[in-house]
This record gives sequence, C-alpha cells and structure tokens, in this order.
Amino acid sequence: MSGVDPARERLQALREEIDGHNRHYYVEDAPRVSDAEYDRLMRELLDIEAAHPEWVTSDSPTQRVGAAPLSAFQSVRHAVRMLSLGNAFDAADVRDFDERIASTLREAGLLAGEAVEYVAEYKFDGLAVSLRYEGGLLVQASTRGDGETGEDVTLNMRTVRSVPLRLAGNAPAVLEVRGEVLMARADFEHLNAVQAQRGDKPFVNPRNAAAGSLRQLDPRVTATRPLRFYAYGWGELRDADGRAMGDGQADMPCQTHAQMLNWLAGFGLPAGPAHRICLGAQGLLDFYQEVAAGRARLPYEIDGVVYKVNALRAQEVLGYVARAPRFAIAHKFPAQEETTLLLGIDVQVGRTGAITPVGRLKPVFVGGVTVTNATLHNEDEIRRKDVRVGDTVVVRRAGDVIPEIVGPVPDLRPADAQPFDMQALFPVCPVCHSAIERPEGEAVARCTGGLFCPAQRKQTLWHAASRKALDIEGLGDKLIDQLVDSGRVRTLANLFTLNELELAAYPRMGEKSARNLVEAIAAARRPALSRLLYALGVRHVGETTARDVARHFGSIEAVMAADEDALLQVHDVGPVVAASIRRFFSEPHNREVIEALKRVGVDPVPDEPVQGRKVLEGKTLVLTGTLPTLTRDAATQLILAAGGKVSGSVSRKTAWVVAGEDAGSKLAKAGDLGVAVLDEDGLKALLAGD
Ligand code: 5U1
Repeated sequence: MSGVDPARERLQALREEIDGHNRHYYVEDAPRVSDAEYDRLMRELLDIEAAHPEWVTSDSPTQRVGAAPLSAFQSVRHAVRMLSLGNAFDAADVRDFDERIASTLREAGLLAGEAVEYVAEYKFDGLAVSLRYEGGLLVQASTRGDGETGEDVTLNMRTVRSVPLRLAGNAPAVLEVRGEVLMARADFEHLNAVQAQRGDKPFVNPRNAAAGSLRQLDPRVTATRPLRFYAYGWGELRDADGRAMGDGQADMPCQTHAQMLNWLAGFGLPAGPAHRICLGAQGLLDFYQEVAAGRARLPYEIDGVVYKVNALRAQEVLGYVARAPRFAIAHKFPAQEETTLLLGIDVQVGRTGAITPVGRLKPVFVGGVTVTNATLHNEDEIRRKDVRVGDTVVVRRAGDVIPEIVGPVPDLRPADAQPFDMQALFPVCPVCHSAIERPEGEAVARCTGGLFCPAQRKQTLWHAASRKALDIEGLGDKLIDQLVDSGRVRTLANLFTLNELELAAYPRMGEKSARNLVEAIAAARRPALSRLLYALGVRHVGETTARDVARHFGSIEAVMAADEDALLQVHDVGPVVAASIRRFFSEPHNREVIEALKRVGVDPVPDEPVQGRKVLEGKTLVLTGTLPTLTRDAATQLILAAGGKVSGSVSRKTAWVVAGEDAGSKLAKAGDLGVAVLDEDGLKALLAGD
C-alpha cells in the first residue's frame, strides 16, 4: 500500500507555513514568528528539497533567489497597455476633473446622486510594475517601459518578499496585477549606511535606490535590496475558459475599484493601503489635505494622491484619452526635490557654536516655497557626497524640514569645480574670529567663542524666546539681530529691561508692536520652571527632560544645587544628561545669568504635578515600528503605568497609534480610519499630561 510520503507532506506544510509568515511579515506588517524560527523552517525546507531535487517547484519560497545574472533584460509586450495618469496640481484642476466626470456620467444616466463616488489612493514614488500570474503562479514581471513594451524583471521581482510567488485562494486563470515597487525610507537609510561602509556611492533618494535595485542584472543583488510592492490596479484578466473578463465575454469579479482592491488583497497581494471612498471634489480635496499633512510620517515616500471613479461601469463609459484614463487623475504634491546651481558655500554658527556649512543656491521652487539656501550638514557630509561649488545639485525640502542638498548631479559638473576645504576657507569663526575646534571623532566643528560670539548670543536669545521656552511673541530673529548688533542686549536678562520707547525706535517696530512685546516680556517673568530650564539651552535638555527635572526638584535653586547622583534620580535622566546639567550650573557665568534673571524679576513657578486621574485611563494605544529611544517594552510599561492599554491591532476604538521608524500597515490603517498618530515625543508629551 503506498501512502503519501511523509517528507513530501512536511515539504508542503513547510511551504504553506513559510508563505504565511512572509505574508504576515511583508504584507500585513505583523510578524508571527521570530527570525530564528523563520530561519529554522527555511533550513528544514531546504534540506528536504536538497534530498529530493525532483520536488523543487518555482513557487517554493526557497526559489526566490538563485537565478544567474542576466546579460540584458528581455523586452515584454504588455497584453494590456500600462497606462499613465494625467495630473492635477491644484484644487481648481481637481474641481475641473470632477465636473468633467459628473457631466459625462449624468449624460450617460450613470449619476443618480449629486456627487460622483471616487476611490482615493496614495501615489507611490516608485516604479510601475506589472505582475502576471497564470494558474495562480507568478510567471512574469515587467516594467512599464513605454506602456506598450517593458523589460522583463521577473527574476528580480521574485526576490521581493511581499510579492506572492503563488496566489492564495481561487485565482483566475490569468491575472495581471499593476502596482508600484518602492523602498521604504528606513530601508533606504539602512541600505545607504551599508553602501557607505563598503565605500560604495550612496543612493540619492529611495526612488533611485528602488530603480537601481530593480534594474540589476544580477538578481542576487536585488535580493539584498529591501524592495516592496503595492498593487493598485490590474491588466489582463481571464477566466478558466480563457475568456477576457470585463469586455462583455465574462463578468468582472467586482463592480467597483474598491471591491477589486479587496479582491486582490484576498489573493495575498498587498493592495491599495489607505485607500478611501470619497464623494465629489470636496471629498477628494479633504483626502489630499489629510494625506499631505501626515505624509512625512508615512514609512515610504508618496508624491501625490490618485483619484479614480469607483464604479467600473462608469470607468468604462468615461474611457481613455491618449495613454491615460479619463476616469482617473494624479493630484501631485509640490515637488520635494529639484535641481539647481550651487553658487557658493557659507557657514552658519549655531547656538552651541556648531559650524554648519550652508549652500547658496540659484533660487529654486521646491516643496511649495522658493529656496535660496540649503544645509550641507557638516564637512564630512560634503566630502561624502562630493558636493562642489558650481555643481548642479539636488535640493530637497520635505514638509517643514530645513531644505538640504542631497547631492550633486555628476554629469553636469563643470571642469573647474573645486572640492570644498572648510579649514582653508574658514580657519576662524567668521562671526567673532575665535578659533574653531573639531574634537577628534566628532563630525561637528565648533566656534570656541561661547557667548562672546554674537552669532551664538543671537541663537541663544532666539531659543529662549521660542514658543516652547519663554514664548515671547513678537521677538523675531530680525529684531534679535538688531538688539545684539546695537549692543543693547548681551544676555537673556537684558531682554527684561527693554522698554516701549526704545523698542519703538527700532525699524519696523511701531508703538503698538513695541507695547505688545513689552507685555509679552513681562509675562515671561513668571514662566513655569520647566520652560525656564529649557530656555537656558543646557545641552541635552529638551522640553521633556526640562519638565522631568522641574517636577523633580521644584525650584531653580534645587536644580542648581543638585549633584550628579541627585540628578540621576530624575525619571529618564541618564549619566550624559546629568553631567551636562551639572557642568552647566557649575560654570560661574551661567550661575551669573540666573542671578541676573532674578535681579530683573524673573521668578519661575513650579510645574503642576501630574495627579488624580491617570492620563491614559480608558485609552487604547497601538505601537508600530521602532521608536528612537524607547524599546517596545519600555513604551508599553509607560502606557500601562499611565492607565492606558496597548493593543496589537488598530481599530476605530484606538485612541492613538504611536509610530516609529519602519512603521508599516498599522500606520496606514490609522490613516484609513482617521486614528491620530504620534511619534515618540508625542507619546512622551501625552504621558506628561500635555
Ligand atoms: N495609486 C495609484 N497609482 N497609480 C499609478 N493608482 C495608479 N494608477 C495608475 C498609475 C500609473 O494608472 C492607472 C490608470 C492604472
């Protein structure tokens, strides 16, 4: 009697188990097993396949890598053209799009209500790819190319773990899935760190890294690159009788685009994260605003959102124009990267004396504003990126982040471009002419002038007046420049002696603003102790630490008297912070600043203790990704101690999702459900009762 070979049964079970783990890890972002357990299963499967090579099939999880390098990519003719999208750049374009659609659908008798129903999705900043499944097996992957013909990247796409080699469930005979290949930001940073370690050139941005990785002739290299795939559409669809679905011969499996995305997801494909059904132009514009506001917190880059008419029948009626559908449009965010000329490199002196090289640029419109200066971070970065004056450079401005120079465009470098030599050009501080020091092992060079340096003095005052510190409204950087340059203000205490009359004499001040400013300064005489501590600009003391220290000691005198052991008793204060606070208050000139502040009437009030009801009572939070300083355990303990609960999945009942680096589908789901998202600082502020 011949039964099924137990080794063969085990092989099948292992494949299913590993595929399941892959899906949980790469598609659902919810790993079920440890890496060690995953490796053990994979080794067991490899052993069985080594003993029975005749059992190896192309959909085995062991067969993602291993193909030999190609000499060139073959061309692939797409069975159904890969389309591109028309663009909308502002609200008026979106309203026009909606009006065109509404009028056509009304004429066709397909618009009953007032507003057209759309699906809105992310527009991923990656590369379009088509995956072809036959009988549920991945048989081909191709790039978009010119839309008619692309390149065969099957071997490379097989290495992308979120791409199933075999579809789950009852897939149609032919299913072409259209979507985008991209690299998550955290994966990109990690890849660049590895490139730097090896002495290889860094990639300019995640999109270039994804493109470079996908267009590798050696799939073993692609396999080491952390690519992801997200599906947003489909191409050819055929049923078991070979009939094309949706062209009248066989029914489409769904009636709407949103249903199609869910249908694709049912096969184990990562489809349409964070898509939403929206009504009319206003619904689309609301989605755009929301996504634009949360975009910096997404784990990957998107360059806009895409709107599609939801009903497939309506899509069919609307049809196509040239290579783009009439039923869909991309609403682009203002470009976050542009190229321009680097005219020169200056340096800026920060509050702690840090010297930051800043590129002077030919003005360029990027991220919604005109940028003329962009940071180059430090000397090592300039060398690493090999940026030279005269280069055409890529400038990036993402959200409210300071614009930065990402790197040069080497092909456009003029022959006479010289490498930047900071020591030669800036042997001393350009502001106060004190020596510049660069301690061994540190990336940052610093002016040694301390508060003698007007640049450091200005930055110190600006920091002290800022919203999270003494919150002196009306004391802008231009006025601070004038007050310091005229010699009227040398220290923080001097600010408190300013009067209306003299302030009104400064350019652009006027009587009313002078009066308002004097009132704001007067109010700042009674700051919370934590605000005063933060305002002093002690190194390593941010607002959260300042609050912890203030709550612990209760008065400025007690903080000044505390030795390192006493400081180490404060919640979350470690040796580096304790030493820094101690050093600050043992400096006679810093103690003198405090005395001078007292003389001009600055008298901080103790911070309110946290008491009564616990701050997170009745609230459920979800943690995702890696937080910068807190481990998962530590964050959980803090939340529990504050009366909250931690859950593994996001639902409408979730109060907050706390997202760190490499956050995945939980973050997307939060976006979907409109759940508020916090970073680590946000969580700490919440715990502190803010
Ligand atoms: N989210 C999304 N991106 N994207 C890009 N949907 C989408 N659709 C596209 C493209 C080029 O084309 C459709 C017409 C399939």
